[in-house]
Amino acid sequence: MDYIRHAAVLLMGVSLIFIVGCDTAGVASENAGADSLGVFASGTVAEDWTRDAVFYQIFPERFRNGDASNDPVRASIEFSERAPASWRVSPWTGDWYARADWEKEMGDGFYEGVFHRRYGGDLQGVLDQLDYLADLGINAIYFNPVFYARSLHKYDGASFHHIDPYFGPDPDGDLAVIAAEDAPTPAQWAWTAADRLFLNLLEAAHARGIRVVIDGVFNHTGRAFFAFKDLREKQQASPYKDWYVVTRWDDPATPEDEFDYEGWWGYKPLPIFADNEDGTSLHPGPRQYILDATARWMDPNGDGDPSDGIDGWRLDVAGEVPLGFWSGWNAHVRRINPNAYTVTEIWEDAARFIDRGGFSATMNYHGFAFPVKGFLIDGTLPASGFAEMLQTRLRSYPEPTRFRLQNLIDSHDTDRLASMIVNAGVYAYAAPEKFDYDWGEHVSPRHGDRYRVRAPDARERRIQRLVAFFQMTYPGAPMIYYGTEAGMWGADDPDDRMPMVWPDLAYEPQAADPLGRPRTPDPVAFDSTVFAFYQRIIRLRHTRAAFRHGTFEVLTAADEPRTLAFRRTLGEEILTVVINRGDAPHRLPLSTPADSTTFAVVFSTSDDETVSVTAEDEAVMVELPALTGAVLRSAARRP
Ligand SMILES: [Ca+2]
Ligand SMILES: [Ca+2]
Ligand SMILES: [Ca+2]
Ligand SMILES: [Ca+2]
Repeated sequence: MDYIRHAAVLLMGVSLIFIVGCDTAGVASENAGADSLGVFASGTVAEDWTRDAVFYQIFPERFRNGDASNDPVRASIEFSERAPASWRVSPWTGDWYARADWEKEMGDGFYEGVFHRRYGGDLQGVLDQLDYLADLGINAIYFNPVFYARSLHKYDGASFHHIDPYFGPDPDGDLAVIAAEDAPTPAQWAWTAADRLFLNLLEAAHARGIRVVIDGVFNHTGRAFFAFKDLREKQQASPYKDWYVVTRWDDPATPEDEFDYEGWWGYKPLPIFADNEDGTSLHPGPRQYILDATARWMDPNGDGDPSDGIDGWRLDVAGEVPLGFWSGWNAHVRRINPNAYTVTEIWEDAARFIDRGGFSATMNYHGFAFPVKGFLIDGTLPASGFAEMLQTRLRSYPEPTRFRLQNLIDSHDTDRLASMIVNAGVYAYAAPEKFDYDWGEHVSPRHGDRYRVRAPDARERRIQRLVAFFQMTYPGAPMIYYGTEAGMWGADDPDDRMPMVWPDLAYEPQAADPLGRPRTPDPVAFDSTVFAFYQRIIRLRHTRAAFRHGTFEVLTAADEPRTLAFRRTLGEEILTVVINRGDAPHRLPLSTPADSTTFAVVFSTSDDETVSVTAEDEAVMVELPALTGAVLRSAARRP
């Protein structure tokens, strides 16, 4: 009901141009103009669930500790030999940059101990909070890796066919089961307690209408991966001797270990899989293993009905695996579940991965997050440049793909949205073509001593609203990174992986600074105002089909003052979105020379200031407060 509050003006008889015809043939009408994009092709393209999805990204170790009895132990963690005997699971509600005694034993710097921290997040925690997610309005989860691995992020898989034992109820029991298994043979794969809990989670999520997409890391593994362990031990006698890129075997005649291999970007803890002989796919060994593991999670009981399985995959570093592998893998996926969603982690234009690799979509850093940072967050990209960049990058994808792109701002790989806003303008751009998005030394105090770790202020929260507003009104499936809706802020990895801030927990203030700089303590608590706004904006997307399925048309993009107007049209539903990125109120004219319509403000990002619309001859004039966005709803008058 919140939007009714802002429906201050309802004008009858305002004339309005009807810019894009939305016909069922999927073709823009002749007067659509050069900027017309994304014509809805109902009837020509298979319907899928993604265009109606609002995703939520969960980093499992940091979302919710639902079971203290399964928390990681020191021996379980990667590089456990470096952690002092006094190592403990870290307190969920502690001051992030404050250091435990065991961390201080590891070195002087914050970043020397933090990667050894564990907070005990697990699948029970997610199960316990499905109602929270449903209440927020999300209907799809993307999980960072859930498979067995020793790191906190789990991109170093020890298995792709078992869930991490410490995410389930019986770590010791699961580890014993896994150790007894003949790993490459699917017929012998057991279902551990963690595996079964994950299947329960799928069932509980599906019962709430929430789909689940998981992370597939098929480029590399960890050194604890069963094949790599065997290879390392048995060398050329191992049945897995060709699975990895071995550059040197151990010479048994010498005491030293000469064994060497290629790691991901030279990083030895992540050995990469070998390609096949002609480089068109992965080596047949890992390829078959991945296909088997894929089927296990997509149709767990193997009865041909995928409803008990996951709904899709997010593919880590997809550009580093041969495209031929992906086209075969995607065909395999669709044979199991034709409605499965597969989304690449590609930070540049990903059109060829979709065209030739068979993916559904990409994480839309390039076509969404970069331009949003330039215009809405930094305020350095002019509105006209923003409109141009959006449209050019949207056009590079075929029409059905445009509605499936995963539109995100922040993730486990970037600083958080609120912190991006807090740090706008702190540094001159080093990579202006991407507005320094995820640009190492400018997105973390780990590398740049001017990076601000403080909480956002009121003006910065208004900008956050504009970003979320744009995300929910633009073509493509929005994705919220866990905690952004709860008001969380944080720098790039590892500070974007702080424990989730929950309303039922009391947190210490953030008082420590990672570089020892003076700091005014920031209270840490679930921000119910931010949350309520995200609820409202997600509801807007769910209730206005034109935002999910409609055409996209830029109406005006003014560089001074910074305003943007665009339109989403679906049949008779015409939604005009207006955004004032400027710091002063602005009267935004919208020319409306054609058909008469009704015209009403149905949503505003401002809680307390009124957005109003008045008719002026051949135009309407929208009064927009500073840093505010609004939705105007109109309907074509029936002839
Ligand atoms: Ca736990
Ligand atoms: Ca040797
Ligand atoms: Ca099944
Ligand atoms: Ca990063």
